[in-house]
Amino acid sequence: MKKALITGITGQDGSYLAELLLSKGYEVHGIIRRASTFNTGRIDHLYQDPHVNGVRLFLHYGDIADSTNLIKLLYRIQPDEIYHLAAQSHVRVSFDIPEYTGDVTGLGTVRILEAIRETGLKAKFYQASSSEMYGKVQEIPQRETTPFYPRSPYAAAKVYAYWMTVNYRESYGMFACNGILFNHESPRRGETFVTRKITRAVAHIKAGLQKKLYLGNLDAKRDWGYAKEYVEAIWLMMQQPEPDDYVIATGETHSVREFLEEAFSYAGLDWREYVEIDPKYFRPSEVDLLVGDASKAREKLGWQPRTTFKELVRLMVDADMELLRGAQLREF
Ligand code: NDP
Ligand code: GDR
Repeated sequence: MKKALITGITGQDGSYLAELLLSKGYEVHGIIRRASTFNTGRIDHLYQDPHVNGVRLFLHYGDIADSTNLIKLLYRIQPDEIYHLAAQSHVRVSFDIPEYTGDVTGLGTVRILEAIRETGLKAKFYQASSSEMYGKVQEIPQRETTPFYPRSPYAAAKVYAYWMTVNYRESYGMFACNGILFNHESPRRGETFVTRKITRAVAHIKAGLQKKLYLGNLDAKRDWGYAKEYVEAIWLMMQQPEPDDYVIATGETHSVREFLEEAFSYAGLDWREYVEIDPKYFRPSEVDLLVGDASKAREKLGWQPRTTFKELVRLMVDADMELLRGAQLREF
C-alpha cells in the first residue's frame, strides 16, 4: 500500500486530493494546524477513529513553520509521495502580511525539501505552484516557458518555492515537480475568494438573507477550472517516470464581471442591483489577465479539463443553495 503525506489537507485541494488517494487505495497522512475552532470541515467525512482496523486516513498536528515537527513526521510516516499544498494562499491578504506569507508560502517549501534530505527519504515531492507567478502579462497564453513576473508577496513567495523545487531536483536528484495550476474552484472553495464569495452571495440574496455584495476589481480575467479535476492532474504528475513541471488550465478566460453575470442570471437575478464596489478589495498591484496553455499536460499526462465555465458557475451556485438548506460539504 502506497503512503502519501498531504500538507494543507484541510484546504479545498487537500480535501479532494485525500478523497482521490483514498479511492486509489493509498494510506493517507495529513498535517493539520491546531486552531481554537474546528478547521477540518472539508475532511470530517473521511475521518475514522484511528483505533479501528483498516483505517487509512491519519491526521497529525503540525505546522509548515515548524521544521522539527516536519522532520519527526517524515521519520515516523515514511511516505512514498508528499503533496505540499499548505500555504497562506490569499493574494490580497499577502499584501497585509507579506513577511508571514514569505515564511509560510515560500520558506515552508524549503523546510519540507530539507526535511526530505535530512531524513534520506526517497519520497516524491509535489509543489503547489501557481499561475499568479506569471503576474504582469509577458505572453498569452501562459505556458511552462513563459517568464514569471510576480505582482504580490504571495506570488513572489511562490516563485521562490518554485525555483527551490527545481533546484532540489537538479542538485540532489529528487523526484520534485511543480504543478503550475491556474485558478480552480468548487463548492469547497474558501468563502473569501471571488468565485465562492459571489455564488454564496447569490444563494443568500435569493433566500432573502443578504442585500448587497461588495467586491473589488471586476475587470480582472481568470482561467477558472474545477478543483476536483485539477487534483487528478496533480496525482498524474507524481506517477510519471521523470519529475517535471506542468501548467494545468482550461485555456479559457473570463472576467469577474462575466462570472457575476453567469451566477446571478442563473438564479434569475440582475447582479447590477446588488453589487457595490468597495476599494478595500482592490490590490496594490493587480494581475489583469491569466489564461493557460495546458498542452504539455494533455500530451504527457493525458489530462484535460471536463467541466466548462458555465457548468462550474452553476454547480457552485447550486451547492451554495443546497448548503443553505442543510447539505454538507462532503456531498460536493
Ligand atoms: P486553501 O487556502 O483552501 O488551503 C490551504 C491549506 O494550507 C489549508 O489546509 C491550511 O490550513 C493550510 N495551511 C496554511 N498555513 C499553514 C501552516 N502554517 N502550516 C500548515 N498548514 C497550513 O488553498 P487551496 O486548497 O485552494 O490551494 C492549495 C495550494 O495550492 C496552496 O498552496 C495554494 O497557494 C495553491 N494554489 C491554489 C490554486 C487555486 O486556485 N485554488 C491555484 C494555484 C495554486 P487551515 O485549514 O488550518 O487554514
Ligand atoms: P486570485 O483569486 O487572487 O486569482 O488567487 P481571488 O478569487 O482572490 O481573486 C480573483 C480576482 O478577483 C478580483 N476580485 C476579488 N477578489 C476577492 N478575493 N474578493 C473580492 O471581493 C474581489 N473583487 C474582485 C481580484 O482582484 C482578482 O483579480 C487565487 C488563489 O487561490 C491563489 O492561492 C492561487 O494561486 C491563484 O488563485 C491561482
